[in-house]
Amino acid sequence: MVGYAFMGAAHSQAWRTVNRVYDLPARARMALICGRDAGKVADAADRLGWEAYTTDWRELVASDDIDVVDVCTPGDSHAEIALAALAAGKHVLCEKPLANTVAQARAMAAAAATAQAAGVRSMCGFNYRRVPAVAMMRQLVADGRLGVIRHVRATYLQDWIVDPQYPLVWRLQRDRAGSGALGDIGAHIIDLTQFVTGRRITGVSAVTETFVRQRPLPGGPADGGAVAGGPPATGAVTVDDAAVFVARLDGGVLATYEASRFATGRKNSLRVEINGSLGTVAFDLERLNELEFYDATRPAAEQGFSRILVTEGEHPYMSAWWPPGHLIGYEHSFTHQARDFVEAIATGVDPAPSFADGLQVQLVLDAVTRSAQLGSSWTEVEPALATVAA
Ligand code: SOE
Repeated sequence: MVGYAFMGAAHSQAWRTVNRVYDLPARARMALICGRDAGKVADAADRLGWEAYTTDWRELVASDDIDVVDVCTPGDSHAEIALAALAAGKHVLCEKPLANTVAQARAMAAAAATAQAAGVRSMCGFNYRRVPAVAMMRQLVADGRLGVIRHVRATYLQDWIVDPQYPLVWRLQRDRAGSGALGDIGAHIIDLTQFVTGRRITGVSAVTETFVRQRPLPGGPADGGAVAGGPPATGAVTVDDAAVFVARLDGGVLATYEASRFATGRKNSLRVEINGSLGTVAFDLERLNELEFYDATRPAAEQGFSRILVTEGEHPYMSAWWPPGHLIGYEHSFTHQARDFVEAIATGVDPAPSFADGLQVQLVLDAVTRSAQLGSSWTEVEPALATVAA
């Protein structure tokens, strides 16, 4: 694994538990973790359960003893690490968004397609696909229970940078993160809604905003931060704080999306609702064991939203966990992701979301950015598969 911060910890938890929960044809061994700071990565290895650590990711890629590379770094290093790992024949799991630019994502999708021919697997880490209620939502749509899909309504809201004194961390810098709320959390709802509906976003009209444009630099003087007693050193925020867009999905679906880090009080609120001719499903991450379902085919007198508790053994991923009614949480989506990746590698199938799916999301992010720059002008999104083949 490369990276040991928030996502590194979440993925480590998944690698630690996956073989204890699921009976899989292969075993994950947590061999080597990499980070640039020797002291911090040594501590992370110990805390998160890795056998060894290194400060050079090339060691992971070069090691004969390693089969899988898990990329949990900021977006500016995804392409370089993933491309090197695929070229070395390692299976690659890469965090979302796949890359910082369409060009990088295109190169990664092309390399993944080449590696695939040699049996090397790759997957982009859109973990919310693996929340059982979300997987169940997709099943309902695929089974035709919603009829013809007309609307998608998706929001992903956070509030961790509402305070203008919050420091200029890497997620607020375009060269490190690619974009702001759009790529960090908007990417999730773009992927999730395309996954659930099986439809692709074909065009967008967007607005984006950076509400606080200067922020204190993180750390003290040694990091370029404030000198004691002096005025705080600040730097420019170079990403969006919020992005709002309308979209069309193929098959005549109209959609709205909102991603913001300025939704005061909303800590990590992801909500999706899908309306079809025969019914509606709605998901709220703060109640992730549940799904709201309105079945318009029921007799009029019995109609109404029902709450499905997605904890039955019949529900996706749930049979390996606890008896019905015993709830799971955020971290389990990463365990499910690890399960699907290990199983795909061991049985020789291609896991989803692929790097081509990651490129598809990247093309939407890029279209949103361009639309916003052009005063919300309608912007088409090209299909990823055509561009990979091209
Ligand atoms: C931070 O905004 C973040 O951790 C995202 O990077 C994750 O992808 C999302 O799941 C939660 O919020």
